[in-house]
Amino acid sequence: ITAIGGLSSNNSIPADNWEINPSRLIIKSIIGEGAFGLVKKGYYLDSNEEKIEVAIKMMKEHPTMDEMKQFYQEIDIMKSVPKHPQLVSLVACVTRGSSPLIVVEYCAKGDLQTYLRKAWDKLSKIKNEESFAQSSNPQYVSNALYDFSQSDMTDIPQPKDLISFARQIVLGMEYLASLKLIHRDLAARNVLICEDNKVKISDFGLSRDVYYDNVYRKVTGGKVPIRWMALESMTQQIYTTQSDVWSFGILLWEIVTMGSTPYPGVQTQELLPLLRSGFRMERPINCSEELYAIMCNCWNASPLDRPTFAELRVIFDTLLEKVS
Ligand code: ACK
Repeated sequence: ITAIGGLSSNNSIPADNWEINPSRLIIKSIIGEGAFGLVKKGYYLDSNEEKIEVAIKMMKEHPTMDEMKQFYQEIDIMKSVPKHPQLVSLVACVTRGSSPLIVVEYCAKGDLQTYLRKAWDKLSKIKNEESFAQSSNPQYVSNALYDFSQSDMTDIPQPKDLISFARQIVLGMEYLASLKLIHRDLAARNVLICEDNKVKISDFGLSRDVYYDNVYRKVTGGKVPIRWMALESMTQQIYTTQSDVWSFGILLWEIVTMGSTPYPGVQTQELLPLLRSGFRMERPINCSEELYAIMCNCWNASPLDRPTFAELRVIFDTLLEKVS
């Protein structure tokens, strides 16, 4: 990562092709809240005066120095990553003036976690209507593989869609890994879905360059996504592409369970001793042995024994061919 300027004086960031005048933006409604503040929907007027649909990430009021630094770091990382279909791409940024903005491409269906949960709710209703027995614990039951061919399935992903989501995430992660970037917060909440069901990895806010030994050690505190973290990240603050693979295994579990929270019934503070003793999440109902084996491999205590993203790509290509 290049040195980040603009912490006390924004003018120390050199203007480049990404920098735009905020008057080129039409800012509309709030679509969510990100790590550093609100995310709003809007339009960017490009040089041809064409309106491009965008998401605009803003900084919350009264940010701390660390938050400012991270916000500028996110801009820097996004600038440095060449466009890829499975990564949310930067459209423009505003770093001059008092309110910095990150302008990214708009993904109409929002984040994968919310999307899956909504689909689960809709499916539960359909299940009721079709007088299927309702699950007593929807947080914990996967319904991903039911066949409801008689119902209106708009925006309810089918098994092949779910496998396709997973495969696309693998493609994006393989690319990030090839750039020696570690995401460090790979989770369904950080994956966005577009109108055409293409998925894109977002929130590079926590991503880091891999230093010489391919390992990043987190030194400062901050909110950490415990339930998505690899064992070595919890115990030694070690983050590598292979710890991203662990998180991918958890993300796969989120997909299969239609957006459940990992380790249901387990308190955060109980998690580390449980994982150390070899405990892993059990196979969700309706999850194939094949998919479950992939998850479990991603949760191998030894990072080198986990599959690489390149290997996962081959696995998911085959899986997708089977379900299509
Ligand atoms: O489910 P959502 O609407 O999708 O809620 C989250 C929220 O902002 C916090 O991340 C939404 N969001 C973030 N980036 C984008 C984007 N590029 N396109 C559409 N929605 C986005 C996300």
